[in-house]
Amino acid sequence: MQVKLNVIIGAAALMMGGSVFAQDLIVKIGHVGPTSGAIAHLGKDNENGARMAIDELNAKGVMIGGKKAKFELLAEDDGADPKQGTAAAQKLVDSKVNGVIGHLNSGTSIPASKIYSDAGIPQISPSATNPKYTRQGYKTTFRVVADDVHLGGTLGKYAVTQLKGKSIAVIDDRTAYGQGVADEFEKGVKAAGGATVGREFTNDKATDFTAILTSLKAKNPDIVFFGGMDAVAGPMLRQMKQLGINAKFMGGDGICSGELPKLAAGTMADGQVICAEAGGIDPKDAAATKGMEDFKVKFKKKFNADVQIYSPYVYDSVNVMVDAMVKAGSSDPAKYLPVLAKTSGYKGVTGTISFDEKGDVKNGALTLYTYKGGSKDSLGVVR
Ligand code: ABU
Repeated sequence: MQVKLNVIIGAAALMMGGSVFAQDLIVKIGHVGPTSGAIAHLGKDNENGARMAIDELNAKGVMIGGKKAKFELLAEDDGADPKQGTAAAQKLVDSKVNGVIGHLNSGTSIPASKIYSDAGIPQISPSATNPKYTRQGYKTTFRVVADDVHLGGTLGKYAVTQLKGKSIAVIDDRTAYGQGVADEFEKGVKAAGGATVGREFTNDKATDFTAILTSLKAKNPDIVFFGGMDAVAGPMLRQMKQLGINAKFMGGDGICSGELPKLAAGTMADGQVICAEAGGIDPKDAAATKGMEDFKVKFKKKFNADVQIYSPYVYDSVNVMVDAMVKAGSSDPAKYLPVLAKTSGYKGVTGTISFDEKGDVKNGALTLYTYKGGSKDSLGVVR
């Protein structure tokens, strides 16, 4: 009788999933980013980071609570739009995902975080930098990058102390990220003894900046800081050149992509743009540097695309989440969440990941970059 029952269960499992066996554990990992719209290149970069981690985990064979885990990626597009972001979050919750990596933007990650928190589903953002994201009191909310207080403040100080900016103008795109990082930049400028000469704003879909740039040109800026993403920064740089504004151009991680020189259509002078990625590895750490280089090579081979900004952080986020499941012996969010919250000393390709009490990465790094010959050139890591 028992033998007959086992045969029936085995046959059913094979019929249901082909290579899925009755003892396999299906683990659904949600990923959300803008894979359509102006920053689709960044959303796809992030999604590919998740895909790479999941393919490797499945190839390696991971045991969770004595069962072989089979990871499935449920990838959603939020178009960088807050409403689409909450709809994507609800869809993932309804699909009973075990955890979520994302979203890419602060403007989508923050409203979505309530939905995941209400459902008890852990969420790790690899790139949302607005401080509010981890300051809402949710136990399910984590991020693996530094926040805009660190990012904007450091860039503000750099503008005054290193670039010797005397006439600093600020523009933002009125998103949760863009406005927030521009505010922190201004605070950093003032704390370093500098002053700003003007503040203008646009939006994250704008393509014509003639009015605000003309207004700022009258103030003769030596530095223009832009809080927003590369898809807007590129055309802004083109129009600065057309209007004869020869200022340095600064921005946060949102502009610090491999795509920026193409978006600026060859109008960026070498060393003109200074930006910062909200993470990075110590260049003196040879093993970490090699790990990141190996990641970039593997990524290029798999997707025929260069890393834009945050795919390595997505890759690490998936692996940190799965590491917590393995340690907890369960993919049940209620069981692995407390283990995830205690993550300490996890060695990823982006560095060592430990979470503080809010879910923020401890001792987050920043990497300052400029561009030379159309490529990103590191100016160093700061903590
Ligand atoms: N951190 C830059 C891009 C994502 C965001 O925070 O909106």
